[in-house]
Amino acid sequence: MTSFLGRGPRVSEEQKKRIPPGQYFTEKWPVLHYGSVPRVDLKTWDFKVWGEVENPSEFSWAEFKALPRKSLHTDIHCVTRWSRLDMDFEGVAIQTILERAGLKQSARFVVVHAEQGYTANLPLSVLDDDDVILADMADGVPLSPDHGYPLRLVVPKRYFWKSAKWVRGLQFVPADRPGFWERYGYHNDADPWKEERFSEG
Ligand SMILES: Nc1nc2c(c(=O)[nH]1)N[C@H]1C(S)=C(S)[C@@H](COP(=O)(O)O)O[C@H]1N2
Ligand SMILES: [Mo]
Repeated sequence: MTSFLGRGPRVSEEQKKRIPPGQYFTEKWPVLHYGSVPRVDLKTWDFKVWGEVENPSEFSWAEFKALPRKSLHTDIHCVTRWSRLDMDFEGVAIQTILERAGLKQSARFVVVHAEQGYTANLPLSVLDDDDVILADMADGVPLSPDHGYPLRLVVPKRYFWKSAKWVRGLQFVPADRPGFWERYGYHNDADPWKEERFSEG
């Protein structure tokens, strides 16, 4: 008889420590979103930064691609309980955008805007972390349409619904505003290590 041992995904002891409570390891990258996959034309695509900033701006795709690049090796955790470890993203560090925007003192939260009206909210203190990037590549290839082509946010320290796919802009605001899933009862803070999955009441 062949043993089934060793047939499942192999997770090292070191990797196990990186899987938050209540999550399981997945080798494949699941696709998850509300609605349909938007068709995006790079000729008309833009990325807007507005709200509590000194320099509201709009990047064309060419302008965005000309920004300094950053690579990120990280793990991602979806609230539906899958975690994918050791992913490689590439794109633009959020700090590059924040520096150019020139945040006002009043900018305390961000509303992340994506195609079809999807939004996600984050405090500025969570957005402005050294592992937050606007990614146009994952695991060495451009994002597929399913995973957010041409651009998505990646916020590894929060459940993955905060990582908007098909992202089109950042709006800086003085007070917090719940995003799409947050309005449907998902936890506002979404820290996987604290299992902040759903909000109470
Ligand atoms: N625009 C948009 N971004 C989104 C979503 C969505 O419905 N629309 N779903 C979120 C959720 S719940 C998850 S788990 C991740 C899934 O990303 P993936 O399909 O690349 O794994 O995208 C997030 N970003
Ligand atoms: Mo998710």
